[in-house]
Amino acid sequence: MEEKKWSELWLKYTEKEKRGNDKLIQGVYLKGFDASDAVVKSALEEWTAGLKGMYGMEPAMEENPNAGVLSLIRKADGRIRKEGYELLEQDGCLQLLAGDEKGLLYGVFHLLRLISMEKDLRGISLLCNPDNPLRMLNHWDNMDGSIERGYSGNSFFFEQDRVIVDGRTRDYARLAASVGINGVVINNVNVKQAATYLITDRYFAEMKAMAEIFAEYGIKLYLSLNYAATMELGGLDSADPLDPGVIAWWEKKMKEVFERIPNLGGFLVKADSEGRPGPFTYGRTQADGANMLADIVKPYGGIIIWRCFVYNCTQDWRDYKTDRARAGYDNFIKMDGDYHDNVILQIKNGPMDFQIREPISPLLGGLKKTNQMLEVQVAQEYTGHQIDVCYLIPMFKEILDFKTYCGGDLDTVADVISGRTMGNANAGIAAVCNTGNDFCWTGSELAAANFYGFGRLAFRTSLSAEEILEEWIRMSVSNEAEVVETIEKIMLPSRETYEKYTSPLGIGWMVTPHVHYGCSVDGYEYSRWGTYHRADHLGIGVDRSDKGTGYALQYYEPNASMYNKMESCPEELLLFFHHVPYTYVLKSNKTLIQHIYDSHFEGVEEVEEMIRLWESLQGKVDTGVYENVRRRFGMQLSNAKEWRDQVNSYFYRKSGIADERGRVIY
Ligand code: GCW
Repeated sequence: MEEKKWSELWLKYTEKEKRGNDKLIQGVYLKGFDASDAVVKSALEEWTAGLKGMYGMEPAMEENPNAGVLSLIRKADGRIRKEGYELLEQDGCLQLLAGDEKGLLYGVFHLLRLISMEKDLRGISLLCNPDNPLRMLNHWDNMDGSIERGYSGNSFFFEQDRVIVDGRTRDYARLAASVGINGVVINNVNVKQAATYLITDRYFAEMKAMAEIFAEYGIKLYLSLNYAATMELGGLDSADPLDPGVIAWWEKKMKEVFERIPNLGGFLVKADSEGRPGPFTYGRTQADGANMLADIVKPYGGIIIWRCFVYNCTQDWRDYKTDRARAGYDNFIKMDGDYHDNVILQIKNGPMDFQIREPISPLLGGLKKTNQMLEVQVAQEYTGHQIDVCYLIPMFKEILDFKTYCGGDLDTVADVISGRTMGNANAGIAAVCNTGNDFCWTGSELAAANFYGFGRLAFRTSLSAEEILEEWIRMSVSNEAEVVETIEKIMLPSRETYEKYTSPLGIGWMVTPHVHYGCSVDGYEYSRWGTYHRADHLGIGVDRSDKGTGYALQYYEPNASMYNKMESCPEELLLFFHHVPYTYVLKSNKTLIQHIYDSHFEGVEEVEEMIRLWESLQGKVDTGVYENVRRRFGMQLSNAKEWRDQVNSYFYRKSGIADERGRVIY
């Protein structure tokens, strides 16, 4: 067999300690499922491959659910829901009870995970229903093979305007399904060039082939749509959502598309954003645009996921009332309730753009009558480009746990996006994915933990960042306690470390414009109207209180008052909400300026410690993995030092206040 040019990541299936588990799984018994169903087949194939690799066993199909045989049984009741499953072992009988085919597949992956982690299957009793109906990955892959904000090589979906469907497509689907992903958007939300033609005859055959592979793993294919396709493909002179000619064109187009691409879930749309066309051009609302498309795809069971990343990037913000952070809410809140059933608004976790620390978007839960989905970014655009280690799951947990106070007991972001708050089914969570065609899929071997962790968290929001990390390490790197603990020590605090040596207390940016890696204190791409952070010789920060842009008031109480006042604003977000004097004393008893100095020195020291920890693993982890990470640590350390020196010297020069500890500030 040809050797694969890509890693198996957490599906390695190398030899494992059996711990008596082998006695429970000598054969397989199937009840209530059709063995020829595509998803069931995938589940059985995966089980077979996993056991062969990990235990050297080849279990046969059995006629009876005897002891020593794994029973796979369909059981949908109130407890085990769609896509859910239960694992039970008693008296030598191991059962996987599943609500449907997908539940069966997820249950099998769960068993394989336990086996891979060398856990004991005896006495197991676990019920797992997915928390979020939609668990999606969004790829920002372009048809030429480049990836917007990609740090892991080129696309494995596209190359020079061709669609790639090969062994890697299947392995991608296996990896995604193994963590519970059930929807994938393969092309960039910025639909340029050839991608507009994905909904034409030019690519239907490949789209169909890809959709079929995905379907075998319970994943629906989605595409990003060019809102102006009526003009760019259809030759019309308008994209006005209320124009009968435009509607007629889309009706014909969607009929063709859904006929030609089975298992197509629908579309993701970025309109009226960063130069993309949209309904605003025609004096229409976002709801007009989304509903027009949604009505047309409805007969085919399609959904329209409409992004809320709508803001005017050319706005003049010398006027203190103008604030990009306000834009999402201002643009979407008015039409709450106007969106049709099969529209979902996809909202970035923060009001700005995936910074290392941002408050939660007030639209999440702010909208009370509209389907909504959370968008997070696993691709490390502003969080280290998959060079710097940044385990993002603790941040995603924080976002999900945020209490919006939108009413009732079920008011966290997790409640809202899971559909629990409003009782809606079109809801969920999406991540901008961090994969590419390099060997380890994610640039840094360690960045795969974010891909893995996102899926696990989307499926079961209650899992902790620690549990998820441990699973990932044991499955991907090693079951050795020392290795597990050392990597945990490196990764669990890595988000705080990154935050320490980059932008302080929620201010964000300060990155090289457009590139978004490396320090540039004044470097915000839309900053022709002055610096983003508004630092002067007395202080720094953006006043978003009622005396400033008023952004803080977009939250429900008591969050609004909490953010509005400097004293009650959580300190990690202080500079996001307030313009604060350098001499302001923080809870730590340090002045703001001293905090800036200290945290930047600490950040670098923490990276040095991470490197020491990693070097202690030489010879204990795979050489390729070791070298991949070690190389990146070298770059991370230079990056951290560069940030420390630039930020500290910038604020030293601005404020004229020296470091209390007399350290050298360049
Ligand atoms: O801030 C921006 C990114 C863009 C991205 C955009 C978005 C796909 O820098 O690269 O475009 O966010 O989310 O649409």
